[in-house]
Amino acid sequence: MKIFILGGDGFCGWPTALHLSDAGHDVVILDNLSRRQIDVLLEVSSLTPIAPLTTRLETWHKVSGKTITFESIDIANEYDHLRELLLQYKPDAVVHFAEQRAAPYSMKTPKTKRYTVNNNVNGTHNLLCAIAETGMDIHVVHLGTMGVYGYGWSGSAPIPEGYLEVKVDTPEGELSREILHPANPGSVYHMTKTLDQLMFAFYTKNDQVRVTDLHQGIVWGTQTPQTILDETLINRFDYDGDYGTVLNRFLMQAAIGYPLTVHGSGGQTRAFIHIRDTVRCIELAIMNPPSKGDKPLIFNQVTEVYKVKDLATLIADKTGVRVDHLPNPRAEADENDLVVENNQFLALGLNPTTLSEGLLEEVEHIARKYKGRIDRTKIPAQSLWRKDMAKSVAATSVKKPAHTRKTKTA
Ligand code: NAD
Ligand code: USQ
Repeated sequence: MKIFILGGDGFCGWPTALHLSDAGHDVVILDNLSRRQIDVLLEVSSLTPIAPLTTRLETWHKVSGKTITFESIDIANEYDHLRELLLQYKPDAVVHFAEQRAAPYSMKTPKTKRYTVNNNVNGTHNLLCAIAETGMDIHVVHLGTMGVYGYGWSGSAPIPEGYLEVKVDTPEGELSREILHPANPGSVYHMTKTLDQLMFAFYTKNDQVRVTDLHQGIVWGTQTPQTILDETLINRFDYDGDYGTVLNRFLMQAAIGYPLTVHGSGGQTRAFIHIRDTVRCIELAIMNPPSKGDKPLIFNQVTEVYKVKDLATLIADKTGVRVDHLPNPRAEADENDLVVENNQFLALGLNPTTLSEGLLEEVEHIARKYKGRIDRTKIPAQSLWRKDMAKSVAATSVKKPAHTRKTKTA
């Protein structure tokens, strides 16, 4: 198949491009390299030394004999260019990762809030509009988020895959309907993903665009079987307070003996998936498209659920690092239940990678190997959901009892 990867230079997009190329697909990356530019503006770098995109592509050609093409484009602002690229390459599927994806960055300033909305909403709309204008039959596979459902709304009831059955009272009797699960975003970033959902519902209904929306949990890990083949293929690893996600941050912190930064009580329950499963799920989604005229096909792309404090304890017990409970810089529930249905991917043959010792060690190994690149001043989460909230840097620490501490390996 010919496959466009929008955002193919990013954390999820790069390993997906390699995985699909390795599987024999003809891959074209579309990216404006804005993620690299945000690093420059935040004065932070990926923990892993990521090579320039053209070097990555040359190395991939050397090690695999396969070619991935790169087209430089801002999908949110270059509509005509996007439409021309669709007409030129005629892709069978477009995988859409090209959004500003950090919740803390999206809450940082009015400028980053507006950038996130303009970039994400326009990018998704441009893609759908261009597909409708060209009349091409292209399957859009979009990376959404578990955060569209919000946390705690349904208590301990399992979160269905996108749709909820509701009963509506009418004068003629009860009406049964299937609706999009109520949206309950917890950040401006998550809000853009709920808006994406409405655009998908409209364009599938009006223009019969085929759409699969993957409600993905927090991705952890770094390497896949392809990115590990050469150091210049290494995936990015965000550790800073804006872009670093919780589990990778904890593993990086453990590797340098930095107290684990648990926000509040750590009772927040979240869904997780390893990067190796992300790339497999995307391939499964591409190979199992909806039909023309179907409503968006929604999968919950998650494999495990953990409380933040349990992840911290797991890593502290393994490494002896201290756990700090910091004032939470986010407006979010201190404690929530989370039960998620993920039966569709399991039925398609996904064999979930679980949070095992071996995988944790692999990530810690990466963190130890590149620890000289860590700027400790970039670790604290500085973006506040509201101006009146206390910064999480003012720590109140919870020390582990001395007898449970192990010697640090870093
Ligand atoms: P990332 O920031 O590493 O990658 C996004 C890529 O898109 C970057 O290479 C960036 O340069 C590009 N991009 C952004 N805006 C663009 C534009 N207007 N035009 C062209 N290219 C543009 O993010 P990621 O972690 O790889 O996430 C990819 C997608 O998966 C996002 O949509 C995100 O919401 C979703 N997701 C990520 C996670 C996670 O834990 N990383 C979890 C759930 C969902
Ligand atoms: N947290 C800490 N300590 C930290 C970092 C985070 O306790 O050092 C807490 C946060 O307060 C939050 C939870 O961990 O309660 C998750 O935070 P995160 O930064 O790991 O994840 P989040 O902001 O939700 O965003 C990430 C990705 C985003 C994706 C989302 C999936 O950046 O692109 O959409 O995970 S989900 O959370 O399922 O919506």
